[in-house]
Amino acid sequence: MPKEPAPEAEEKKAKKATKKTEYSADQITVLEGLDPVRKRPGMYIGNTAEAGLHHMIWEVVDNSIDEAMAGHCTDITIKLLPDGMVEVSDNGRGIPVEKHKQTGLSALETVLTKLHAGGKFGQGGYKVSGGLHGVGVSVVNALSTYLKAEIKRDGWLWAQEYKQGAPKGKIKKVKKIPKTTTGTTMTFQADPTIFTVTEYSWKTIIDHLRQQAYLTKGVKIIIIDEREIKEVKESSEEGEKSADVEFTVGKKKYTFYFEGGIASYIRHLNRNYSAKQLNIFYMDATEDEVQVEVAFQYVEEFKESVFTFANNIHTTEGGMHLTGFKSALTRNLNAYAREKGYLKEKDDNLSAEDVREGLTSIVSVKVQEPQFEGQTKSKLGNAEVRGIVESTFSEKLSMWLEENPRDGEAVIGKALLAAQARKAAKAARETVLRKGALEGFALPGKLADCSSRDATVSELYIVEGDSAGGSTKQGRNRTFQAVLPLRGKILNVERARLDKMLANNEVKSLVIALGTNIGEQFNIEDLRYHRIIIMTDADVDGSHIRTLLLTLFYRYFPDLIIAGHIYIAQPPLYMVEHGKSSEYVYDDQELQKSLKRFGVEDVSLVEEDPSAGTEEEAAEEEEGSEEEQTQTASKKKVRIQRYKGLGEMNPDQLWETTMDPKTRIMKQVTIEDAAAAEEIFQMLMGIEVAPRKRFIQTRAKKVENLDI
Ligand code: 0RA
Repeated sequence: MPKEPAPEAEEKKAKKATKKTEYSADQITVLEGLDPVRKRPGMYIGNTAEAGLHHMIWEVVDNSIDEAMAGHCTDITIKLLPDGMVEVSDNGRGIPVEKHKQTGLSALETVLTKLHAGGKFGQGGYKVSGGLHGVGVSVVNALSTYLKAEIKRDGWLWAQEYKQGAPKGKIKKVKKIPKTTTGTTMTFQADPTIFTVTEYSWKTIIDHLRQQAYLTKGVKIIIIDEREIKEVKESSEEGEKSADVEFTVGKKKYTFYFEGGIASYIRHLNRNYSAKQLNIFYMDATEDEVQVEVAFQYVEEFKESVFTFANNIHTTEGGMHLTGFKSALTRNLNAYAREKGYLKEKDDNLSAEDVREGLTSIVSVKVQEPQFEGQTKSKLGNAEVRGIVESTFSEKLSMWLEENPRDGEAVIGKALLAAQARKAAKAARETVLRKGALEGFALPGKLADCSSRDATVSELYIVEGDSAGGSTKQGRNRTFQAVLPLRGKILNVERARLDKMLANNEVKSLVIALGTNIGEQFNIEDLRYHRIIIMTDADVDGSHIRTLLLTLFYRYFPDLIIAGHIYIAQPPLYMVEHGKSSEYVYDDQELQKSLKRFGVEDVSLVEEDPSAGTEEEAAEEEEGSEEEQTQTASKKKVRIQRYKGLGEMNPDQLWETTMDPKTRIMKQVTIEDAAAAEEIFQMLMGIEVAPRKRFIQTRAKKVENLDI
């Protein structure tokens, strides 16, 4: 997590103070009590919901990871205990327990009870104050009902307990232990009066810590669930050879240990693809106190997957490390291809896209003072990092190419193919698009055109599937409304490239129907319909197709969006019937209002009661809808029909609700909407099936709304 604003402000203050009293930078320490943390917890851990709760664990673990990165710790164990307790222990040097000069307290008590603004702690430059995520273990202490610190060092086991951040007593020697045994154990219980959720998610913990293990090579991270006894049946992840998974009844235990660090991560990411390279490229170098690790491997795919990290934080928006990596990659591969004669003098250089096709890569940097920028504070802003990544990676890459000529050849071969495909696609597009090429085609057979030839009044309904196409054709006003049904098939382009889509017949039909041509030949004057209306079902497939169409318009017909020609139809979600009156309802909020109007108070939709009377059963049969619901309240009967797809509406209903210009509701697509769709499209194209599935499952609603 990026640094919080408050500590940063404190840091500035601290620097000023330092100047005045002429302390050296090492001594910068501003110590403040924990009251502000309990007053405004969100400021320190982001939020007090699930993410914030898990952040408590990350914060404590980060400190142990720091100790591991400094080379003093090999094992970190995280235990989920009953009663919401979490225990994190490591075999590092142990947090110092002697008196801290500035506070007069033990060093341990200082780190646990003072907010450390300067990111450093006293002259030792203890990193404990910050962790990698930057807020400090004192924040965890402040937000815990109970915390116990146990330190093994100097031949003693020391312990001290805290309650809501305040020490319950002094630090005590518990017992003598061998001098060589060292380590730190923190046990804490997140305060339920602070957090809205106190149940930890096993999956969240596993996923996060697996990633941390990949990013910290050689450290063993053990996670044990001792919360409650239950049968566990899980299978280990395929191909994840270096991690072993143990199963016991009532106790789950995962051990993550990756000798190869991010190189192992690449192997894991590529486990379902066939590799182009024999050896995974891996480098680890440090320049000007910036540590740079890069790993990559090409696979037989089109897609590029690059993951970048700064101080173990996933920088989803990229930044300087990514920029440095990309430019070094393009430059070096071109130089190598020329030197080895893969590229002849007359040949063009490989483009940045060519060299990244099918590339899975990880760039991980560790910086003293990371600057996180961007919308979600996940873009690395440190300008110096760019050059450092570029130069270290360049050097290692050219060495690697020399040492692995076979892999060099495979990599260049892949990029040359990509370049060829790019050129061929461009040529094909140009041929197809050459003046007249599309014009020559007859209008597609599936298009039910309107009779008007006046584009300004004409509308094109793009609908999903032949059955919906049927009702739309019957329901429309054929003088000015045209209908083009698209088959769901275009869905399968998820993993193909958008330029290939243009070869797809469904898409081609659409382009021909529009009349504008495409690319350089595009002419908005030839647009055949001034309203192009996307009408899809209110389900996952529907939203998928909508995303795809919006992406297509965004990339190839942005002028149509800008000129306001693209719309999204808004079919109703429900029909509410009450005696002889009925009304269509377009969203869930409106449904509640509608029901109130009919005298039904506070209704939550329930599945049909199986013991319901025959009247409803008859009605259901009549309507043929499983979604029908009956609500009885205030002795009044109200029927709610939910429309899942356009096909469930008869042509008259479709006209009345969605197509009649007098009554319909449409959303005009803005360029921002389309840009958002493009982003989702990228994500849907993603190589990894699991996240895509998860995304579709969890966000289907959002994609649907989009917010359109
Ligand atoms: C700074 C100095 C020393 C130990 C640590 C930090 C340390 C902190 C944490 C936090 C969790 N586990 C930790 N392990 C070690 C001691 C330096 C010395 O002994 O000379």
